[in-house]
Amino acid sequence: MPTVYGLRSSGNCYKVQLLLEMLGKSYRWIDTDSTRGATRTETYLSLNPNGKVPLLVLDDGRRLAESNAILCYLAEGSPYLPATSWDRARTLQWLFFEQYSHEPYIAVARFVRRWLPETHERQAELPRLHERGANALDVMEDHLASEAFFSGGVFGVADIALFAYTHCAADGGFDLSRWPRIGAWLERVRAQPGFSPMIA
Ligand SMILES: N[C@@H](CCC(=O)N[C@@H](CS)C(=O)NCC(=O)O)C(=O)O
Repeated sequence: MPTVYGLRSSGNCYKVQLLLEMLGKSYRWIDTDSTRGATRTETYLSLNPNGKVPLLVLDDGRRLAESNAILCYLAEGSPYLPATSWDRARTLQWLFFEQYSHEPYIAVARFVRRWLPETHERQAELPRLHERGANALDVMEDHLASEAFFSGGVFGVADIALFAYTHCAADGGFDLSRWPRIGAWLERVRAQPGFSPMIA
């Protein structure tokens, strides 16, 4: 049974929780509150020197960090990771997009608005985060004009990765009614068998 070190309110950790629930796999969850320094202790750094959650630990002691790498590992052989090289590469395209063009704006805006005091200097980042985050949502909206999902045309790991911070983008100050196809896609994700909501 794998062990996940994670923070329930983190979208990156929720990705792993959601996939494990959809796969119907048993797992141990160790609450690790990165907002209170739990990822910076000597013990945790010996598990993940990068000091971040989520972290997957297998029974034989092997450890895997980076949420989207964990998704790919856990989804291998399931319908959530395409088997053909083209559809798998298209899925990877969206996983990399999520980490470079989406999460750094949409998740960070959520962090600034929900976890930092209103007087914190990082509140000044919000206009730029909103501009870049809106660009990412435009790109997703455009894709959804011709395809129903992001993982090679069907539901899979790229949808899970993008769902994690898109569904709670309002926490960061994004008005999702601007992107109606994204709204419909969020509902299609929620309708997938085994879907479980983020515990925040
Ligand atoms: N690229 C990483 C990002 C992980 C990440 O940023 N985790 C945050 C919580 S959402 C964290 O552990 N932050 C603690 C820290 O940086 O000290 C992934 O996708 O797993």
